[in-house]
Amino acid sequence: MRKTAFITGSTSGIGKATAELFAKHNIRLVLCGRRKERLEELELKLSGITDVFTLDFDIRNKREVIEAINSLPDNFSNIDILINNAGNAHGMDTFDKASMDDWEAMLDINVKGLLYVTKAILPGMISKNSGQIINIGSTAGKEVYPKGNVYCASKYAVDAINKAMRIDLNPFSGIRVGAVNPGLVETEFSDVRFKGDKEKAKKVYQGFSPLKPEDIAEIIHFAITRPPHVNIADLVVMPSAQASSTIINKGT
Ligand code: 8X3
Repeated sequence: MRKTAFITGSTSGIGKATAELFAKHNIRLVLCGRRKERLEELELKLSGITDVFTLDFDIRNKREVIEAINSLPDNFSNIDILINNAGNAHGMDTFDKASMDDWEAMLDINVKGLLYVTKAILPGMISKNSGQIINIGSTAGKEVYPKGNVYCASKYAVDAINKAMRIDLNPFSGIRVGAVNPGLVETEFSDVRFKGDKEKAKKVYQGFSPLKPEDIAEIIHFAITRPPHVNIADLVVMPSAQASSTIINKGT
């Protein structure tokens, strides 16, 4: 039977690459994002290949999230796979200089948003005792680095929530929970982090081959195509040139 996947943050980067790859594999899609135009563009592109439904909501708004998910039409409400991908870094400053608005945005989106979406989707998975949740964490959730402070904290939270969900949902034998934690992936991530400073953003990925969103999409697809007794519980993926958050071989 064809599966239905719900992907947050699907209008760019890893989310978009995952949506495109899933579509090629005939997986039905519920695509979520904030940017309606981009969602519509993606829907137009992928609806020739698979069934697509789009939901635009602000993941920071608990009520909007729950209402949007509860409003899914019957033929899209049976979710088999949840990809908790929405998340971003806002600003990169030392703790004393960082903006509290940026901190709030990261905690609201990366942590609270993930909780709201999961909480709204879980009852459906529990009622059929079947489903797979992939949380997109980060190497920043495994290791704190200078000026990473609250971004790292938000991804450490994702790491903890991933483990907590796996423990608390263990009684439901048909539900799998796992995380994929990428290192440096060239997406709009750094544009957002540096608030549109393209030069600064570009520099992050210069002098080595960063991961591409498609590399992570393939790994996510691998995770969701394992047999039911196999769960990819926690996976860290870095470019070959990266050894840690701060050690990157740029050939110099
Ligand atoms: C993104 C990777 O190294 O910028 O989560 O924190 S990093």
